[in-house]
Amino acid sequence: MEHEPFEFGRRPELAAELAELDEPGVAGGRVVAQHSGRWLVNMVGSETEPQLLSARSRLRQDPPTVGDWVAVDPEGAIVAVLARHGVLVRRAAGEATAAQVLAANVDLALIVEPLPDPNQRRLERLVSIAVADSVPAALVLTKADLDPDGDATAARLARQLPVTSALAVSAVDRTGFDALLKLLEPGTTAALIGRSGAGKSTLVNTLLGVERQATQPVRASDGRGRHVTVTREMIALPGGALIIDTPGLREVGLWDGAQAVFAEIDRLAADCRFADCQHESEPGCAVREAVDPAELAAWRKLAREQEELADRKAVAAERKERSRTLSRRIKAMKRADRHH
Ligand SMILES: Nc1nc2c(ncn2[C@@H]2O[C@H](COP(=O)(O)OP(=O)(O)OP(=O)(O)O)[C@@H](O)[C@H]2O)c(=O)[nH]1
Ligand SMILES: [Mg+2]
Ligand SMILES: [Zn+2]
Repeated sequence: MEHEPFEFGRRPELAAELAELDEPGVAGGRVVAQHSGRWLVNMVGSETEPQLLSARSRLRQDPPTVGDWVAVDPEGAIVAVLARHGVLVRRAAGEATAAQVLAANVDLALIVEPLPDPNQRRLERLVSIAVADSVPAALVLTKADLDPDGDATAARLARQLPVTSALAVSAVDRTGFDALLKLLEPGTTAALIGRSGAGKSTLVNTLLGVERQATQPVRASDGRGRHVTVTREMIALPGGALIIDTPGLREVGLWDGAQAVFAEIDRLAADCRFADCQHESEPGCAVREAVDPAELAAWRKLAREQEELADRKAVAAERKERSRTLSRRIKAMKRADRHH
């Protein structure tokens, strides 16, 4: 640890956190990848390569994820996941009412979208994933070599989204990488999110200076990516930052509020005549005139999605409570049996 103080990212209170667990002999580590029910963990204070470890069954409900700080017992099993600071969560793909934690302990979300035609609707969703847990988000528009107006587009989008910065980069001519490196201070954990083919893995390779991550051209027919990256993985950069490469998101289902992204609509809505104004055809609406109709439509779609999700969360919580009561009853019955 001494020679490379930021090899794992920042966790200044690690020793105290481990001591508080009341699990004798545990060591700290950080999850760098996940492979079918096992986790690749970089152990703090150990010279060894990352270890592929299993986790205690009680962690099944809320398993470790990439970026997690974990406690490992002397037998080499993960016994606890330490408190997460800054998670990227999305609704799991499909109909399930489940959250998928994409990455934990993220200091900076790099929202990746390619030039020349960055999709603002997708960006709103991607940025929402970050701001939902107050993770600072920076917009990274890739493939700037394909668009002479990349910087202007980045500046325009930065005014419309709650991002801390926005830049246009090119892996082909290395435009923008100096600015990107400034965001990646030593000890920072950054995570890339964006659609397949956006250039996330290419960005990692360019930062590393080696072709570590596999990349593939987008399909010529429709410009879509080929879902080349299939696992999430945390990679140490030469400058002392860590970067999490992720598979392209097919569906950006939101798990938590998108309100921050549409702060402007909320602010204007305070002047609508009706408190529950939907900004459709209500008289005295302060939003309809002031906001781009496409943006308003995006807001409406997200609001509806969030409502549906809230319903489904409520149903799922009820179902869980019912099954918990049932299993408590079964346990009590078994106990009673033993006593006879
Ligand atoms: N012209 C140009 N092409 C780029 C740039 N960055 C990436 N590409 C190309 O875009 C394609 C997709 O890049 P990847 O890095 O594989 O994209 P990804 O986001 O990792 O995709 P998934 O792993 O499928 O999610 C590749 O052919 C890259 O060479 C760039 O700056 N300029
Ligand atoms: Mg990739
Ligand atoms: Zn209104």
